[in-house]
Parts: sequence; C-alpha cells; structure tokens
Amino acid sequence: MSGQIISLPRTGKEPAGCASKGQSSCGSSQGPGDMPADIWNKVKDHPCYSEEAHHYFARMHVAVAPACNIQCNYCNRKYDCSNESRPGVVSEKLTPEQALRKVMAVASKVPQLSVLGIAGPGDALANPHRTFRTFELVSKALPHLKLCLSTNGLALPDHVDTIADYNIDHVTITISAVDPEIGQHIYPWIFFDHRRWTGRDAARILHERQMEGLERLVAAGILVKVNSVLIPGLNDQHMIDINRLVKAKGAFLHNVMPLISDPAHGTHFGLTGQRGPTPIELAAVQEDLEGGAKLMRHCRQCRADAVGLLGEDQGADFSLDKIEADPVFDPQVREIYMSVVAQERADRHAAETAARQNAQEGRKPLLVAVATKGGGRINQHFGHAREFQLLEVDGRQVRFIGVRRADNYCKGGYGEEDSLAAIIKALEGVSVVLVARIGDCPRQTLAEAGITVIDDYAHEFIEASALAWWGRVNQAGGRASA
Ligand code: CLF
Ligand code: SF4
Repeated sequence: MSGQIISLPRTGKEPAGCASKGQSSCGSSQGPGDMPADIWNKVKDHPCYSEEAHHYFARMHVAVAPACNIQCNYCNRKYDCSNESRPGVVSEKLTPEQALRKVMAVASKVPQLSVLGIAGPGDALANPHRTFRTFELVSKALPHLKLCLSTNGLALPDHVDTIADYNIDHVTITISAVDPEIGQHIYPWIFFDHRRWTGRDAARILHERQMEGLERLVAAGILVKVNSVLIPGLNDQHMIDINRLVKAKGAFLHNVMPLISDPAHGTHFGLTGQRGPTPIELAAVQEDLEGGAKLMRHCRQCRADAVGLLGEDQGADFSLDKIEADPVFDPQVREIYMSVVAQERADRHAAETAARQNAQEGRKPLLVAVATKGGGRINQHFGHAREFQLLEVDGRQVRFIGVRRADNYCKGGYGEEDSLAAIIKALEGVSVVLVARIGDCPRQTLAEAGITVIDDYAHEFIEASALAWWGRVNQAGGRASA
C-alpha cells in the first residue's frame, strides 16, 4: 500500500542510482488569466484538462462499465478500452459499492486525487446504471472530487440531462471520424435502437449521435474533450476535419491519440497489420492542427483502472484484497496538500516570470527533455525516468509539446545498455535533458549520441530552468551543450 503523501515530490535528494557513483500548446495549461473564471475553476485541478494541473493532481478510474454498444477495430473486449487506456486486462471489474470502497481507499492515501473517471473497460454510457450509481455513491461520500466520464458517444444524447444532474463537468467523446465513408473502416458495427447496424449506416448513426451529444453537452455548460485515435493511412488526412468540426461545435480540447496496435492484442487492426503512427507522424499531425481546437498533448493513454498522477499507475496497490474494509478519508490532509499546491503554483509562476525578464529575443527553438515525477520540478533521476516531458524553448516562450516514453535505464541497481539505446532513440531531436541526477557512464554515452544531460537545475522549476538553460546556451555562442 502506498504511504500517505502530503508534500510535493520535489525535495530531498534522489537516491544514488546505478552508475551514479560519480508555454504550452495545450490552451488549458495556463493560469486563470487565460480563460473565464468559471472555466478555470473547472479545469484547474483536473490533470487531463489542464497540462499545468497534471503536475499536481491525480485521477483514478474505476472499472465499473464492462459492456460496450459498438465495436472498434482497435479494440478487443478482453483488453481495456483503447479510447482511454493502453491494452492490458483490467485487474478487476467492480460493482458500484466496491468502486466506492476503492475510491475511499485511494482518497485516504493519495491527497493529490482530484478526479474520479469512468472509462471502461467497455463504454461508460453502455452501462448507465452502474456508472451513475457509482457517481451517486462517490459524490455523496467525497463531494470535492470532480466526476468525469468517457464514451464513444452512441448513447450520449440519452444521458445528457442525467450527466448534468450529477454535476459531471467533464465528458470525453472518442471521435475518430466525422465522415461515414472513413468511419465504416473503423467501426464494423454498432448496436442501436434494438438492432445491429453495420457498414456506412453504422458509422453515420454513430457520427450523428456523437454530434448531437457534443452539442447538447456544450449547451449544458459541460466541458467536452474529444479523443481521436490516429490511424495512419485511414484518418490522418481526415484529422483536420475532425478538429475543425469539433471546435465549431464547442469542444474544449482535442486529444489525438496514437493507435496502439499489436497482433498479440487480438484486435482487427492488430491482426491485419494496421500500424500505429510514429512519434514524428503524430507530431506532424498535431502541427497541422494548430489554430483549430486546442490540443491536449500530455495524455498517457491510461488504463481503465489507472490510479495516480498521469504517467504513473498505483492501481496495483489498491486492489480490493489490499484495501481496508472501511477506509477513512481525512479532509484536513487534503486541505494541507491544497495549500502546498497553491504556494507551489505561485512560486513556479514567479520563477518563470523572473526567467522571462532575463530572456533574449527568440531565436531558433530548441527541444528540452525533462525528467520529473510531478510537482512541476526537475526531480527525477535519469535512470528512473520512464518518460520525458518535452518542451520547445525559444528564449522567450516555453511550449509543452508532449511526452516521450522509454523503459527506464536503471534496473535493480545496474544500467541496461538496451534501455539506453531505446532512450537515445526516444530522445531524437532533443538538445538537452534536464534531470535531478545522472551517472557518468550514461551521461557519456548520451553525449556521444549528441545529447547533453545536465543536473544543474535539480529540484528547480521546469519552465524557469528551461529558459535559464536556453539563455546560458545562447550566451555561450549558440551551442546547445552548455
Ligand atoms: Fe479519466 Fe479521461 Fe477523465 Fe482523464 S483519463 S476519463 S479525461 S480522468 Fe486523461 Fe488518461 Fe488521456 Fe484519458 S490521460 S487517457 S485523457
Ligand atoms: Fe472497445 Fe471502447 Fe470501442 Fe467499445 S468504445 S469497442 S470498449 S474501444
């Protein structure tokens, strides 16, 4: 079981690892000055709707919704919903009562928890009684939690009023096509109005229901995020149509997720060799979408039973057999955490503002990768990082542009050469990696690959450090190796 966490994961030195002897494009990532106060209040503690909030706040999913009313070619029912999760069976399906117990257990140990989401393993609204009963129980016990659900949209128009009644402020609709000609190659069938539909008709009905649901949610003042699964050769050229249409209909964010496809998952796409996009292809599509609906770039495609900060999963610590029969939530612990976060946010903002005052005129942007385990600080050892946050820095602006993943280098006290090769590949195009600490050996290997790793900004704020590094490099004559 995880221990109770009150401080941010930022202070205290990292344990020495192996070989260690020796702003944002997501429009929701900024502060209250960038959006109306009522919208800021809805997103400021939601790790998916605000890139900034994802440094401080956690979400959890409860797997209470096993059934689905459509078939996606990237999904196998044995696996998590690919809308919102990476493949891998959910460890346990829950009743609403079990879900409440699990949420209480997590809330009592993880004060960062701010959102309860229902995202499968099927479709939240194909299981409306289980979904809404869960929300009812949790909202009574823990009214401070934000409620969030994810759906393919087919049943959505039937439930908009209930969603509003339950104060569910955030709904994600997965929309991977807005043209039935394309949609029919993604969705082989849907079950609607007591019968099964296939082909173009299925895709048309799904599209109409998604649009109706989106419009009605927006009219009800509910924030809508649209997830689109990017399928090379099928909807990559179409993504701009999706982006522009959902923007016109009032979607708050658009999250383009790379298709995860593997024959081992038993999906139609996996078995027929449909590949997912490379990181470069994903970035190119995202670049094309600039100027349309705001993009979410910090999604981790989490499991339908994920628990914790985005990018980490404490789910295994909270299986039913590990949690107490009657967990108790202490609101005071949460209040202390919230005051720590408020101070951190203010300090981080001040540090970035100060760094900007020393900034030079923008020149060629450089890519900076950061090892962080939350709190908005550079606070992770290189060898422990399973992902790196990617920033584009031009001396005046720091733009969050995504996350690159690779297996961590340090395993059981030793460095893995294979992992290092994969990390170097994942860091393609990066000028510098900012870490809390790194050993001489991996630092040297990365340097030989043209990637500088520095720990000079250990435990400092990310954006201010990236600006400071950029200034240092440019004062040193434009070298990216200061
Ligand atoms: Fe869950 Fe989705 Fe709500 Fe977030 S996840 S239901 S909006 S609380 Fe977030 Fe996970 Fe990406 Fe989803 S990182 S897969 S976007
Ligand atoms: Fe699978 Fe989700 Fe698609 Fe249903 S909506 S088929 S659970 S990916």
